[in-house]
Amino acid sequence: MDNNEIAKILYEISEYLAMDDIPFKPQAYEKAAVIIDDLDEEVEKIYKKEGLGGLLKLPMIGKGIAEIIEELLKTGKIKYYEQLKKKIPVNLSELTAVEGIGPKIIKKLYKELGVKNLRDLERVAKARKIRHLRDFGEKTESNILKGIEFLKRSGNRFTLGSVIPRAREIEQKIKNLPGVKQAVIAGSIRRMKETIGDGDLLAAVFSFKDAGKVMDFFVSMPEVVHVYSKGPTRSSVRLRSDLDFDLRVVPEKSFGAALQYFTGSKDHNIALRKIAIEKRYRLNEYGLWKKGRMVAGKNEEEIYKILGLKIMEPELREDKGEIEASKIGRLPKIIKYSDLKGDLQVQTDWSDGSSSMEDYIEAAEKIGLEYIAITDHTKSLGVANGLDEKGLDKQSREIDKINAKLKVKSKNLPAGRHGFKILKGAEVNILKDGNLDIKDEALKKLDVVGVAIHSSFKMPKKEMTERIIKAMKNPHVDIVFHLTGRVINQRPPYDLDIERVIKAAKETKTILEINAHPSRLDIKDDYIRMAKEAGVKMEISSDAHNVSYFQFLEYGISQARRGWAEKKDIINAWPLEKMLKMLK
Ligand code: DGT
Ligand code: CA
Ligand code: CA
Ligand code: ZN
Repeated sequence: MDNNEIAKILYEISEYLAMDDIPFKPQAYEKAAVIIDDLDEEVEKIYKKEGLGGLLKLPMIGKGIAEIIEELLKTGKIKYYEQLKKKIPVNLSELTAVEGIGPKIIKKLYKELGVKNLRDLERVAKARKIRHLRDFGEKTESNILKGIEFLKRSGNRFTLGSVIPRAREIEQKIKNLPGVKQAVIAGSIRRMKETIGDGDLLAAVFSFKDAGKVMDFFVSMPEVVHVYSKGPTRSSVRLRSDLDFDLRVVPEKSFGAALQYFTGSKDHNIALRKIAIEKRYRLNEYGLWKKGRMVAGKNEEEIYKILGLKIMEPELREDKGEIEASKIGRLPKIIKYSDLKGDLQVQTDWSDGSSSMEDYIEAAEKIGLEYIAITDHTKSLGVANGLDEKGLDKQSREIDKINAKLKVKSKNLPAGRHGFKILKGAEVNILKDGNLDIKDEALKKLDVVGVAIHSSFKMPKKEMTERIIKAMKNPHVDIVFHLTGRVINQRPPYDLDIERVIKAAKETKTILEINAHPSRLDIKDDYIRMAKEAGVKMEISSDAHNVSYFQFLEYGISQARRGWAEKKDIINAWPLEKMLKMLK
């Protein structure tokens, strides 16, 4: 049983408990679920190695929840959870996926209208039955219908972050098989697209007689729940996570051509093939051909080269101008995965994060960062027990102490190495009228003032645009965090005039965040490109709520790369002193 599955059950228990207004317990289960969802190590492995004691060592996991996880790992189910499910037998994950639908509403809809799943929900909403329930009304009903529409439009795609770890494991396993020369993930995963339809893996074998064994292994991996097809060159399966995965086995001499073809995107391939035709070549997944003779195919680079192009990073292959840019030698020098020097959005246990400042420093140094900004939530955000001016002051004194210690430590560093530093910051709420919930005098004292919207998401376009621009105009505001507020597959972005906002960012010298959380990736690639072209600077941050979030930085960087951003566009790819100069 993997971490996602365990977390899903804990989330569901939390939701069932929340239906009955039980205090504290739902939050405890939810926090445990979040921790497990984010964990690098498999809980099952921890349990096998260290038993109940190992579970208890995990943050946010007390005795009750540890025992429940133990029961699940031992027996495959949880009695308590089965009882809850029996009482209100609804498809929780389906229903809670609709924006605005929470546990209490689900309970009521089940009790009064028998709603068990998404189909039922749509039916009763369309039959105008919801508006007649107590406390519901027409507005709720229409919001529910809108939520269902949004869900349908987002379709059956998975966030990149939910797919990549497992995809890389499979890639590694195939690579390690005897007879396999190389194995590489292709498709939208290689392009690091924000959502993934299915996984595409390519393997080259030394000799074709090994292909059968590779396929045997692939279709019988433990995480495979269904085999759609199995053949010597192509097999297609469904994984336990519901993600479909294809494996293609190709001869080594065609590996580059196949990799190019299956990396896509389809639009990029079509444009490339057009160039091939113009130059009287034929291009397919087996190679590049001239008069029936293969002239390239072993690696991607030679194919592009013969066609008069420089190879470009997979993240750029969307037919959004990369082929033209390559032709004239004007490909952007996009930011590298190793370029980040700091993280400018980190929430600690001073607000709703669960790691301490010290934990973050240790983890950040480990991954090679040189600075982080501590940006706890501010006061008007009730759930996150945000800080007020006094709290920020208190935290500031604490940060001074920590920085003093860090400075002493850095004296022993070899020449050229920088000591680690933490910056004082906050994630300040933009109120409905565009004012902030922290006074200017307090903001003035911070190194990094990030602002974000955490309430009144559904404002008309003009008001929402002006609300954000007003916040940008504040002389202390440095960065707008998760500008559009979208949560992929869960919540649409705010209605915003993005062109106006980017123009205002330029005028007010406000930085735009590229939030690296795989469910946010906000701003998205097209907006990054727009911001870059408008000369607006950006930064990539993890939005950490515990140290494991640092692993998300990779997705923020990939999004920046897809938006053609270069090192010069991303201020936290710069050394501290230079970065600080960009802030107001
Ligand atoms: P996805 O799975 O929807 O996230 O996106 P992709 O890009 O992984 O698409 P997928 O899995 O349908 O196909 C993998 C690659 O194969 C795709 O990126 C390009 C190539 N490909 C698929 N269909 C076509 C096609 O009709 N024409 C061309 N030229 N290439 C195709
Ligand atoms: Ca795919
Ligand atoms: Ca595919
Ligand atoms: Zn938070």
